[in-house]
Amino acid sequence: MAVNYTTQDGVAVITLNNPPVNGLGLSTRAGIVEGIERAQNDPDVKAIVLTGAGKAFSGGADITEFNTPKATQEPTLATVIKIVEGSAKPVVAAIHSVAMGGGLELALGAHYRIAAPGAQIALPEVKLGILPGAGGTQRLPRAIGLEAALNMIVSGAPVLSEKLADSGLFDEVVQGDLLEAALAFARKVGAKQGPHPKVRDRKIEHPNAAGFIQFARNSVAAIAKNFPAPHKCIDAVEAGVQNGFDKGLAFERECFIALVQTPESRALRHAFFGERAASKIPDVPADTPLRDISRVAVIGAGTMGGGIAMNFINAGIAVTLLETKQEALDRGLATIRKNYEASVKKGKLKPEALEERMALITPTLSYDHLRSADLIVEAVFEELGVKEQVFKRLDEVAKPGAILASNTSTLDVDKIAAFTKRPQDVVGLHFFSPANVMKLLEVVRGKETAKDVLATVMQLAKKIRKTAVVSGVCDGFIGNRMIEQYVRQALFMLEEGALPAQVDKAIEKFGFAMGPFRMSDLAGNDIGWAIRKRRYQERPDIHYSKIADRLCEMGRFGQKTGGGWYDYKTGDRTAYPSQVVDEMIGAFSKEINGERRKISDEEIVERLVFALVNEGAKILEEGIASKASDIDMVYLTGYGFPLYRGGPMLYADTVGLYNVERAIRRYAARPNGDAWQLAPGLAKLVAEGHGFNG
Ligand code: 3H9
Repeated sequence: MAVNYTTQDGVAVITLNNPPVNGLGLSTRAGIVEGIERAQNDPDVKAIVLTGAGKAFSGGADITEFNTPKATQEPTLATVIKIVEGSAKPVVAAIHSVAMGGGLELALGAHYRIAAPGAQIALPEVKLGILPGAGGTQRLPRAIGLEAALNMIVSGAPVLSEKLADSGLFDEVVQGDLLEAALAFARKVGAKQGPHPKVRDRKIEHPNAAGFIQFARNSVAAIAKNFPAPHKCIDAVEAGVQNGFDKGLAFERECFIALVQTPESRALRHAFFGERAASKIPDVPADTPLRDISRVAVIGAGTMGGGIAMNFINAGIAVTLLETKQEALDRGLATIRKNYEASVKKGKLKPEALEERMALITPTLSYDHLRSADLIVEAVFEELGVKEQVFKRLDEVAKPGAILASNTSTLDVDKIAAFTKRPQDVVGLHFFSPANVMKLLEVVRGKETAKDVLATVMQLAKKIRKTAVVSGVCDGFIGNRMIEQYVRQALFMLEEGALPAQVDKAIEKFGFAMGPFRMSDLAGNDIGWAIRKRRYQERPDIHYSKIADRLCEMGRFGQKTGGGWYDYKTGDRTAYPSQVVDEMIGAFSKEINGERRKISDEEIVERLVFALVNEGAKILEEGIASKASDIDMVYLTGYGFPLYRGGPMLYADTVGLYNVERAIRRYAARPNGDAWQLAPGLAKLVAEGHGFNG
């Protein structure tokens, strides 16, 4: 049963019971209506308490039902709320833990609301690319005032119930037993003569509503550039202010129906579920016992090691930081301190927290001090020989059961594991730079990595607020293996006729935070050069453009050398198109092709994005990623792929895999077409009429 019904001394208690968060799916909605009717028909019942079992009052509409027949099947949430509001017997919503979206809208339809402190109250629909669609844009401003309501609606951010105690939303915020308090309140109001108060009948009072609405519009302008929902939220609130409750409600409904079908909403919902799905590993059961991680050690206090250490410190986990030389250790500590000082300056960290965090670090030069660590993360030089020394040493000192992690971004985790006598305890933890900022964590599963090690690091990732995605062992793992194909295409296009600024502009217009050439100038062109040199040896069969080598031979390593694909001025990160580079590109094309052709922006975007998609399909086929949404999460959180497009694999589904396949075949028949080996898995999905996401 999604809803339970009991009576206690003249009060009916309707309890939502639809784990995990009492989502308001069809059966829950029907159950509420049934309960309200039963209560109306029972002469002994004088009042009704509406509450939620488990860890929420309600997390809102069941998002999995969106765009399915169940979403619009009666009783819809709007109907349920109308019935609750129309109940002749007073309905008291008893709210604990979470009242979000449709859950809060349902509570706003009740005649009275009682809350426990600490409950998260929100209308987070905007984060899913929609707007509150069951009266939230109309009732919340009537409950707590225009300004506070609009802030909540356009931000989607939760507010704690105690902070709303005097807002007009709650009749009481009570300590102690919530149900007991709600029952007592219900008995009191049940004894009163109706009609009972309805939020819809309240007035929205504001001295300058039009002015505030305009202010709200201006403040969402930046984020609303690529998302239609924030402006629609404001439009719906405005409609209620100007035309009254019923017209506002009808307009809100119209907007909801339109927004739920937009690609932006689909992308945001995909990301919502993708994030949660990423933490689940198909063959690692949810109840796998976890290893206790209370002390972490990080080897290497450079940029990466320092950033990694900060993640744990920020989560209150003590870190032993190991370096080989005192000087390097001091430098590393000073950088960490500087980062925290910057946060204090920006007001993001309380001054007293700085020393507390620094105190969690134990610096050391001795491996002996790693004996008590439950997890040791190595962030030393990226060379197998160096990793070998470190892991052999770790094998000697680490306590039994300690997790030994490598932050390698390119090396074979299985080989690293084989340096120890405990390969089951070894895992890759690939942090992205700057490690204390970037959300993504690729968890690299070696062939012997134990399931409880995986379960433990996935749990730990949540604690340090990372989006962890599991990758199998392969060159570059999920993210870098795909980006290599993207960069390959970018370089081929230079050879064929494009210039760096054109490629960057086209893909930035598509929504990437930074195009491949600006990115490479930032990261250092010498990094890719070193990788290519290795590849030329290891994989002479793969055809790479040599144009970037030419750039490196000119000493143009990027921002750090004052020039790369672009020119830079001292103290200015602006990328200025470079005449010498453009001339070099022109000359290079002539040398190898004899001519250059005009390349359209559309071709640039297709070749870059479909290169990701094609490699992503291979990664799926090989089982390196277990689901398409994992790949999307890697790209959304680690590579600046536009959120409103939902990641490369969802984008491919939106374009249609049939069209993607046709484009790939077309490019494969052109010069440099050998870089396009169509993924058999992609062709198979097209033949079956499926997408990556079903
Ligand atoms: C809405 O209400 C529209 C209306 O205005 C109009 C309608 C007409 N539906 O996050 P967790 C699942 S739109 C379906 O790990 P936590 C989630 O996928 C809705 N499923 O837990 C996960 O499943 P699994 C507006 C949902 O304790 C499990 O619950 N509401 C929903 O860290 C646990 O989730 C929102 O946007 C849902 N609504 O956080 C609220 N919510 O275990 C979105 C959760 O299989 N939800 N699930 O992976 C949240 O923000 C958090 O989940 C919440 C709990 C704070 C509730």
